[in-house]
Amino acid sequence: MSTTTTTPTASKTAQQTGGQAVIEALLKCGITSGFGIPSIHNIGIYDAMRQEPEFHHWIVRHEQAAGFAADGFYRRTGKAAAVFASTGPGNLFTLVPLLESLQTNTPVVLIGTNVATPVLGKACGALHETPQQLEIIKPLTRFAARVTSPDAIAEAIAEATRAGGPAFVEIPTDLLYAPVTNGSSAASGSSDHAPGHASPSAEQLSQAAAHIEQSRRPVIILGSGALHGSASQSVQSLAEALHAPVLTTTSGKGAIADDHPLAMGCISRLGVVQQLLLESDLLISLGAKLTEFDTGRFTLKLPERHIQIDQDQHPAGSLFPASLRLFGEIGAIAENLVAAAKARTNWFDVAAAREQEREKFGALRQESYAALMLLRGAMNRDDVLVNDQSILSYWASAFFPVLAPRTFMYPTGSGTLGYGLPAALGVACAVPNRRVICIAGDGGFQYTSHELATLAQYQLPVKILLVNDNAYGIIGFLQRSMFGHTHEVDLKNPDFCRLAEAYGIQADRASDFSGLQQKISRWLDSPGPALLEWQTVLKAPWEVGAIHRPANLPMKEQR
Ligand SMILES: Cc1ncc(C[n+]2csc(CCOP(=O)(O)OP(=O)(O)O)c2C)c(N)n1
Repeated sequence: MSTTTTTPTASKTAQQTGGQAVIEALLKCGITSGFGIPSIHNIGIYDAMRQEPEFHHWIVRHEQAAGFAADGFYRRTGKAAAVFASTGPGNLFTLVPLLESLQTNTPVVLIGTNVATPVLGKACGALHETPQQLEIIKPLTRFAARVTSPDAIAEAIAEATRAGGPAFVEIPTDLLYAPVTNGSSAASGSSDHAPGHASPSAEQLSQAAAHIEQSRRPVIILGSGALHGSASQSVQSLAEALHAPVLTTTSGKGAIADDHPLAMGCISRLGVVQQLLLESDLLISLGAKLTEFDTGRFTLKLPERHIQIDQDQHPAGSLFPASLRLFGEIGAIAENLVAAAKARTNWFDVAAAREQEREKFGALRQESYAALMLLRGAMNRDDVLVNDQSILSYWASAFFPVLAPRTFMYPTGSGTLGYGLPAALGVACAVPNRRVICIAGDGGFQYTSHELATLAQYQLPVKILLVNDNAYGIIGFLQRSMFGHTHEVDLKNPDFCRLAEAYGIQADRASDFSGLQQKISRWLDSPGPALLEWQTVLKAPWEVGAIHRPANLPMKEQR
């Protein structure tokens, strides 16, 4: 958040500049927060920001972190945030976050600059000049446009906020100082990802109702689309009306509380999930993208009848067939189907199935599973868990019980390392004074560990559980199982506690599971940011049979 103490000198001049138009347009569109790094090309925006106390900005240590922070901000609140980056390197460093946001339909507005209009496209050695910057970034967005006059800034930003996913507004740097001539004309947009929805026809709705009526054993899968607005209440009502067991994707975790009597957990654990789907005669998926990770490399078998409900056609590309596809506002469609539903009774004993599973996983005696249950027990219902990509995170996707919407984050869009810490800081900025827990491995953590500085600067209450096995552990597991050897996965790491302490962050180390048990409360309850390094070597869930190994993943002995 901006902490500048400088008094506004050039308080909004009578004639607005392009830089001021940026901030005004963002505010008009309901975007009140942003993350970024100032540069010679975008300080015109930062000066406008300085004069606008309603706009909150957090400086980070890398533009990549700004992108992930904005992504986390939206996933927690349903409100988009802006990313401010400069021409060339600054913008290009946001590419991976844009990919993550694109694949998960997470709205983020990248306000990036380009070289000044007179040298644009001249390849003349201008500072930060980047060939075809707009064309490079465009495929990773749902909207990308260059503005060619300060007057066009407001409308471009409004369009960006209506895109329903990441968007890029490219502004040549000179336009930030040029006067806006059409007055304060910011068009209004939307920060809550509400692109104009299609709605299903009456015929499609009655077809869906007929499918449901004919089914005896319906199952529901909820994805992140079921987290929008009040959709999670409506989809829960649908499940209750149909007495349908409810699964979620990894992104959809929290769309139904895991302690709801119909909640059957996440599909990524396969096993019992596959059995349930095989017994079912109808799948209703709502806002769910069936990814390779969640479906055992696309091997999950669905019932023949599948009603796929999504808010728009973007995520519809899928290897899984659907007998009926409905596009529109998910909550409204669910309510419509509730109204059409006839009384019915339970067909599947969720409580018994889950109890059986709990016993089975407890008996595996895996520290990873035990650590997640320990963590859940020590966390409040609405504390947020943000994941990087690590062995403990794979377990968390499959088994961590999520009790409230928008409290579990995972880089499901890109599968990238380095997401966890910056996304967690974005969440912490969005919901101040709430605890945010970040799980990362030693490898992934070091992609973005510089964000410890941002945590320290703003004293954000992010609690990092750093699982240190001194290796790219999951890759080592894959190499052992596929080739019988590991290669280039061992890491010589810094002393993570001293690293955190150098940033002014308190840190502690647990050298085994009982150390973790002893230290967890102190770590979680300490004020501000805190890091707990857990030194351990965890087994992958596929290694111990907690998740079925996909049949199409070759094993050494099978090759
Ligand atoms: C940007 C990127 N590069 C490489 C990978 C491949 N990858 C996935 S997990 C992983 C190892 C992560 O190691 P660590 O964070 O220490 O967690 P661990 O597997 O040891 O639990 C790697 C290299 C990736 N997902 N993203």
